[in-house]
Amino acid sequence: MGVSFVTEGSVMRTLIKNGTVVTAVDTFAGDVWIEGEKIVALTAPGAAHGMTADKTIDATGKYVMPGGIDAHTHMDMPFGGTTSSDDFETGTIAAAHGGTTTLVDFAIQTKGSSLRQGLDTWYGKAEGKAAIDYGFHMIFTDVNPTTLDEMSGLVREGVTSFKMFMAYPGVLYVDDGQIFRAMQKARDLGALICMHAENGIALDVLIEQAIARGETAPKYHSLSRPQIAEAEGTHRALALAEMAGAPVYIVHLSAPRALDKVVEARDRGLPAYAETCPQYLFLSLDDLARDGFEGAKYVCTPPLRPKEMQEDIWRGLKTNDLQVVSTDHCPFCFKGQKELGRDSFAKIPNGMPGVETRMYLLWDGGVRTGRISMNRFVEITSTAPAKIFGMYPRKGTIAPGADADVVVWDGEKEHLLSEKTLHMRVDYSPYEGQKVRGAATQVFSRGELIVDEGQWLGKKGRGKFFKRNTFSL
Ligand code: DUC
Ligand code: ZN
Ligand code: ZN
Repeated sequence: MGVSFVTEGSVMRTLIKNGTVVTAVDTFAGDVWIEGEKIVALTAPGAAHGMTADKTIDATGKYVMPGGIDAHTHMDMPFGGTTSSDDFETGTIAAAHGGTTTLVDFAIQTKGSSLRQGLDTWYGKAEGKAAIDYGFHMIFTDVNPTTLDEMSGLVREGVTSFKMFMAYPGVLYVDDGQIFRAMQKARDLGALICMHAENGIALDVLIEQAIARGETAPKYHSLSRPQIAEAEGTHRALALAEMAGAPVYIVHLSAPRALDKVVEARDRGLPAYAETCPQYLFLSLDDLARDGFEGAKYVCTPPLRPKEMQEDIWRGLKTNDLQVVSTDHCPFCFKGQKELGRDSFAKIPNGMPGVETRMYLLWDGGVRTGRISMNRFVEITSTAPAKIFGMYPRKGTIAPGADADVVVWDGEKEHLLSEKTLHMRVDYSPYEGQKVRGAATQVFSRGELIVDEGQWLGKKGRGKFFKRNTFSL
């Protein structure tokens, strides 16, 4: 590759040499040159073209990949009578250890106040704390003429996606008319609607009936939220989006019958997108049914499904009917938080930790088992979310001009997943005691080495808000 360089005297230049560069489409031996915050060149191994480096990382035997993008996290989120246990400091540091260099978190509009107030609250939570770059989706809890008018300002500010809930009546739920109006507006603005697609109204009836029968243990969280409720919500979200002429992104898809709806829409050429999360690939109803109150650790929504459903979700990832794996990271400690639901699953705060383990699990259980290629791994963890959420090509690839968010990945390194070895601020790991292979040995965020061989070198507050572009796929 022919390259020319302008050396800017004081800008730090880093060389990551002798690694195998993996992007969503290519795998090649190459040296990656970083200047300041940017990747400036890729050269053949050893072909320095007259350049010298201030710092060199030897990536022999390792992979050099774009930093992960987790497009679905809930840091410091009030929910279920408590607040998710990671804030933007602890959550982003944990993310970085696991090879993730950008988050898109969910800001929430409080009913009765403006989107602006909700978004400002989330800026306040992240500023001075986030250690990696972040963006925000905006959660609508109240779609009305005033909040619809506010959407354009948020889009100009780089908050280009909006989430609504068909679940959680009385809390986050919005009705079909509200969803449809927001979709029409999103279409006009080039924004993307993200949907929590479960029929929450019907589910509340099933939950009430389960409790009346004395079915209060954690496993009834799943048994009272059948996959048909998710399939129905998914179908309705897709139909409303089609009527509005808007793109739609189904969050945390967990169920084969919901996936069927996405497949059908995509096969008809609709701009329908969907993500799943590691918990739906690696955990199941068996975990929710663990002895005693252990199952509470596995309460998230949509719920964990019977184990035999996992293969269908893997198939969706292989066929690109599912484009993204994010985490829905929403941790609650077992002691003092999950315990709120000792007498009823309906009071267990919904959510699990995951921001740090996503890449480990997908590498170990996806790439190493041959279910997905390395390129597909990069695509579903980084490139696709960057493209769908308006961050590409600054984020999501290894290319000259991109932000130097780079992970040097040891595909063989074995480590233990445990509350003791992981960095998330939560008192358990859903994967406690499991050994996985694959780990980030060096993590760069905008050119700065923030994790080196497990050692944290970054600083809280160094992460910057990412002003995302409108939807363009
Ligand atoms: N699901 C969860 O498990 N936690 C946060 C919100 C959600 O939809
Ligand atoms: Zn959700
Ligand atoms: Zn969520």
